[in-house]
Amino acid sequence: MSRLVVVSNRTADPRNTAAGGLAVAVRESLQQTGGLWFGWSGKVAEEGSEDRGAARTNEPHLQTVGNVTLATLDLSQEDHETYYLGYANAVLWPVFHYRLDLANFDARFAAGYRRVNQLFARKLLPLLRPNDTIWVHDYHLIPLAAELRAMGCRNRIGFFLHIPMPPPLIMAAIPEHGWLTRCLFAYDLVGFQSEADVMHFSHHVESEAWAQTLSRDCIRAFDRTLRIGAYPIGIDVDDFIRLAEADEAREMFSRIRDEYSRRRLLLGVDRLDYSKGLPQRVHAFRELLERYPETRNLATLIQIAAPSREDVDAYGELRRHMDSLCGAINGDHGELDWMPVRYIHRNIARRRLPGLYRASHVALITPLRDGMNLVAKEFIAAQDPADPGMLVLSRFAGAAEQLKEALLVNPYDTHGTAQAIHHALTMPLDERINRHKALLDRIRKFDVLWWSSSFLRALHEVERDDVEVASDALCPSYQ
Ligand code: GDG
Repeated sequence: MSRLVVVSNRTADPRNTAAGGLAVAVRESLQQTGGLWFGWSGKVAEEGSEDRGAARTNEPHLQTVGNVTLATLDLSQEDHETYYLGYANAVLWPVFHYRLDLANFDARFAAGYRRVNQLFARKLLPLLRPNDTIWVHDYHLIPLAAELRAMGCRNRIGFFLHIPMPPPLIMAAIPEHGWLTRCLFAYDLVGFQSEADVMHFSHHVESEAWAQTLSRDCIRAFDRTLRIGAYPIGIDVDDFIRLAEADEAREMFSRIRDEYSRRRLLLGVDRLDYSKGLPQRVHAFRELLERYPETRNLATLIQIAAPSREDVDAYGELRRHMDSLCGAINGDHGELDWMPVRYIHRNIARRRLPGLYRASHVALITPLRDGMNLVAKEFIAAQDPADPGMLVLSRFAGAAEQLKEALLVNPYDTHGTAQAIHHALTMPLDERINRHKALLDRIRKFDVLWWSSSFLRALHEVERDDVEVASDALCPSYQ
């Protein structure tokens, strides 16, 4: 049996619980099989990530945790700024979430991105065994397979994009889009969150690289045949239900239900990120209070916004904007005994989240664009099937392709979203039960194990032509 090697920007101690969808999902799938998890340590070293003499060689730190070996590298200040803050989070993240207005196409960023991908490839290569299956995750590492191939690596390599694939003309705004696309063809399988993402990718390579679509899941360009497909990521439903039944979640549930016994609770849980539609959500909540006076003194929005990427400029602005919007709504509508919005800019312990989900009558998951959104699935898993809360979900989250029984909204439409929140708050019990049952069945069927096993099965089934794998047509160079 081949060993699984996972590569992602950050790794996480599999025993710890982290905020962030990728870390949770990868940890859960890697724990099933064991293997190696390679990535950035999260540390920025003074002396840099490039090798500069034996004394300062930046070799991976190795640590064994249960059946998983973690191998992590430090980054230099320059690499952190250009690769991580720059290309990954000020080019790829905004553009892939359709925010060209927030992108900063500084040429230094692209160079840093390529340099760190080369570094990862160089440091990973000696740790690989011939039979290993390599699974690379997310937008930080698009060129990794091309770099590995250029160094002679012939292993099976799959790539999964956790964030949305933008439509062709948005992708085309990235000056290096041709290079990025070519790099993706160095993988054996590229997986996306949704059918919409697969369609965007196919259209992009058809129009930009004269690719030939051979079948629904096979596309040919750059003398390579690439397998593609939608593998919507899921959660470990039973594990989450267990977490919901544990002491800490129960205690959280009772505390919140007691504290808000006279209220109807609306809940948002997100990283503080401009893709999550937080200001638009607060506007929709304000509209609810203004259009439906019976909700005043009754509906309370708890918004958890876990701190995220605080050293990227756009995030500081969002933080200030949210502070002022929440302050204004509480000032304008609050009463001595009722605060409309509880805005918490802090991380909440994962063990307590299910209690909070279960105590809420409605979840507001209204990103402007999202690869999938695992909070939507966690909310469903945490509900009491006999009296479940209702999910209001953005049609622009990847999860909307699967979760049709939620109330789907356009988060840009303030009035429509307020109406949907009102509908959720007033929905009869039998309808809530029926919708919840359908949603729970679906997230159980397509859980995190289904996600990783179906992706890895497809990766193992790819028919490979060794001559093509060795082809140096893929050797990365810009454009
Ligand atoms: C990316 C894509 C895709 C949130 N706040 C706290 C906390 N969380 C946990 C949630 C959930 C995870 O973080 C967030 O996952 P999401 O899927 O919502 O979002 P991203 O972090 O943006 O993840 C996304 C995902 O990758 C997986 O492919 O779904 O579309 O953007 O598990 O529970 N956890 C803790 N405290 C918090 O305050 N402990």
